[in-house]
Amino acid sequence: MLNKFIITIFATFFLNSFAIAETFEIKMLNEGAGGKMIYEPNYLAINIGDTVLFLPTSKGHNAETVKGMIPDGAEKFKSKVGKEFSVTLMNEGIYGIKCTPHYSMGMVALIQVGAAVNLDAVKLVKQKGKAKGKFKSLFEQVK
Ligand SMILES: [Cu+2]
Repeated sequence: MLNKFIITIFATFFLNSFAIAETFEIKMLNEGAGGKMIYEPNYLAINIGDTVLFLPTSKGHNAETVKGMIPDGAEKFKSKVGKEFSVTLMNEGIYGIKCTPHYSMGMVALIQVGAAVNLDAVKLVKQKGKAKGKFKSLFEQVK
C-alpha cells in the first residue's frame, strides 16, 4: 500500500515535469563563434509547447519562417527587425528560420520540435546563396 502511494507520487512528479514548457533563447548576432551574421545557437531541439525567444543582441536582424519549412498546420511568422521576439511552437516537426535581410548570407536556423516528421519535405525547399550550405549542415544535426 505504501509502495503504491510512493509510486503514485513519483509518477505525478515525473509527468508534471514533462508538462512544464521551457523557454530557449537564440541570440541574433553580427558575429559569433560560428562566423558573421549568425543565430546562436542555430539549431535547437525542443518539445511541443516550448517557447523560443529571439534576442536582438546585435541590431539589424529578425526571424522569419522560410516558405515551405514549417510543419503541417503550423503558422508562419516574421518578427520586426531589431526587436525581441518570442514564439511558442505547438506543431511537431522542423521549422526553418531566416533573417530577412541576411538570408542569402546564410543567416538561418533550424528548430526541431519533437520528432522531425517533415524533414524530407523541408530538405526539398530551394535556398538562396549561403543559406543552402548552412541548412545542409543544420540538417545533419537533426536527431
Ligand atoms: Cu540578420
